[in-house]
Amino acid sequence: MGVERKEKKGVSRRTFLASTLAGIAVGGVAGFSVSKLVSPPTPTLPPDIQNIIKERNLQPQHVEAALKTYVPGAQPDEFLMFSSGGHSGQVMVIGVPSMRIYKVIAVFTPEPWQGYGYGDVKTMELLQKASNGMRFLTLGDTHHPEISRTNAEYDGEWLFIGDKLNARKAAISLKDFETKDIIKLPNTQTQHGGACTTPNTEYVACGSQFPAPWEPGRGYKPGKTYIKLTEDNFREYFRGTVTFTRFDRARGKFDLANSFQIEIPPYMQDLEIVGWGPSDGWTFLNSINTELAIGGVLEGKPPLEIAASQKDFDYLHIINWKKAEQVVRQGKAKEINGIKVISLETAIKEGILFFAPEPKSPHGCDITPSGRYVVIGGKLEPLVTIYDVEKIKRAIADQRFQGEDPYGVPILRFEDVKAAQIEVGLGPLHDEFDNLGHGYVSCFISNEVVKYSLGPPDYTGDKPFQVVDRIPIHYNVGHICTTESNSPSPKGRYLVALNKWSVDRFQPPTGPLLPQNFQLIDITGEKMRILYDMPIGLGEPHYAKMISVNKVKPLEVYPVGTDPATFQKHPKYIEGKLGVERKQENGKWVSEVWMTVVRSTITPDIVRVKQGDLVRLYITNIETTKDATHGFGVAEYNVQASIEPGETTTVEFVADHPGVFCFYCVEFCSPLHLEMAGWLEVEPAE
Ligand code: CUK
Ligand code: CUA
Repeated sequence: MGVERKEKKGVSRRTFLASTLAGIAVGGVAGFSVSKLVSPPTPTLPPDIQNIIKERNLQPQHVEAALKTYVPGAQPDEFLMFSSGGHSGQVMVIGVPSMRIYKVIAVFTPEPWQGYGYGDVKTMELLQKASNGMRFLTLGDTHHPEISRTNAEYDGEWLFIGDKLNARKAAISLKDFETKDIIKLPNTQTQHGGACTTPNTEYVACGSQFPAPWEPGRGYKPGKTYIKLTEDNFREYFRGTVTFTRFDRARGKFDLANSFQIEIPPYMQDLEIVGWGPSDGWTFLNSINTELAIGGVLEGKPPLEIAASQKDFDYLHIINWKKAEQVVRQGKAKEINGIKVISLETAIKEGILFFAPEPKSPHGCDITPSGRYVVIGGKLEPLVTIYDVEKIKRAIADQRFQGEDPYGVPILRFEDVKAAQIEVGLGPLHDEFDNLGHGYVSCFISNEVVKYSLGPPDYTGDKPFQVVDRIPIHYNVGHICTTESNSPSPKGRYLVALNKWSVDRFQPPTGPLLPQNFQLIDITGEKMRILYDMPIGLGEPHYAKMISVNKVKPLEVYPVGTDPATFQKHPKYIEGKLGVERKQENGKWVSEVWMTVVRSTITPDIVRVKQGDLVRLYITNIETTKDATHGFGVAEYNVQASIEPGETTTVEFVADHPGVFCFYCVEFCSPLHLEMAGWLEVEPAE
């Protein structure tokens, strides 16, 4: 967009590029001509360009890809992609089509550049709160990002991400790209249903992955609940959950008091999606291990992967969340560990939970733009299975079931709810959609992305539910990501394949631990074309969400004197009192220090405290200039804050080591940045 918008009248840049490309395609690269193609007359490239192409040994498709992805400085990318950072615990912000990383947002792991987890009180509190009853965690495994929605469309205000390893969920403001809240899901050990919002972000929903030991009526408490692991106990006393966490946009906080949870059988629930349009009020999750295997290779049992892959069908979970909300209002849920829980029994009795067969050990659960179809990747079947939400609703209304699972959950008939099955490729995982009624599925085993047509109303052509194109991927593609997919209005244009292996794609290799590979694919034409290979040297990304850049409107600077954690006035700063105040709080000595930072002075630059004091710094950056960030690092104290223009940051640490320690600004901010320093004197205790 950026490139085209700036075109001059007359010979547009686009026309120039088009004729240039035509020249390459028809006339061939320098020294290599396809002489049979004579008409039309071919414009030739300037000799210096031809020389570059020749010297760098490029092919015409490389030149085309370069022209389609290059974004000059100061010009905008078309899309922003928010990618999970996998077990780095963070989120990456990437521009598309340039494929440049703009930022890594600290979420579940301390990150010094953002002053996240190194003394900055609000970030320490987040990590502390996120550990809620567990040991102090500095590790997360982020999988599925989600963007806040208004009328089911992404509105670019909030970003949510789940931590699979510890069943936590984070909310990130896209006003300042900072994490504002993290919660641990009650009664849940691990999660995988990602973070999916209801159409107006009333709730962020999330299913568990591995069931947790669960005491009847008392649920699961980390580090407390113990139930001996046996096959019988697993069936009887382990449970999964689906949690609808209320999100308070104004406060930027999750609100557990107004959230609810549904107890579900101990299958391994997998991906989840919340619907809109015809599927509004419903959420869908797939599952694996309906065999209820627990492994035990050294106890004479088959390994989990074998035992959990016996059945030809697992269960698509179909949940009426609006009915669940009503049932909670009617007082039929019981509070367990801080959240209202609808028991499995109640969920069945009240018509909240249903199953439909899905083949086989599936993965991926996505909804087409119309909201009409739910699409599941077969994983161990070469099929994409497409369910019709209208048929699901009708079958439920008519009470047409084939039977029940061992827990009494009614199972719909596959033939009653299926819209189509499409044979796509081997190991189909995740589906995404474009604006023209096509689905795209990642095939992990056959290393390809396969494009297919949907049915009406998404696709109204005469060849519904058919494969229309395929492209090889390098290699082992997990998720794919198209622009604003899993919403009513995808934008088409690009698809990014989030590949697990890169093998030989990046030369020279960087050791046995190789980067993952994001492949940017042009989906505008009839044939998909690879434009770019992007190494990801930071964790293993799973899913990503991509939205138009103009939907995100971040702040440039904080208004001076506000507290960015809440965007409230910071009352103590307004007093404008600089210096050290030593006082007692609950019998402990606290040295409070009111500080400002501005190019190139830290005031005060000498801070004297006594050994054992809790030092609390209120540091206000009084800059109003964009990008004039100052850092604050204290030598040998593991303290580091990042104070953005206008921001007041509170930093706390215990002055347990006596001595004189330098502190300085860690961002090279001005010619006198090296002089932007001072001293912390910690007077030894007698
Ligand atoms: S999962 Cu990773 S490739 Cu967590 Cu969405 Cu499928
Ligand atoms: Cu402020 Cu360097």
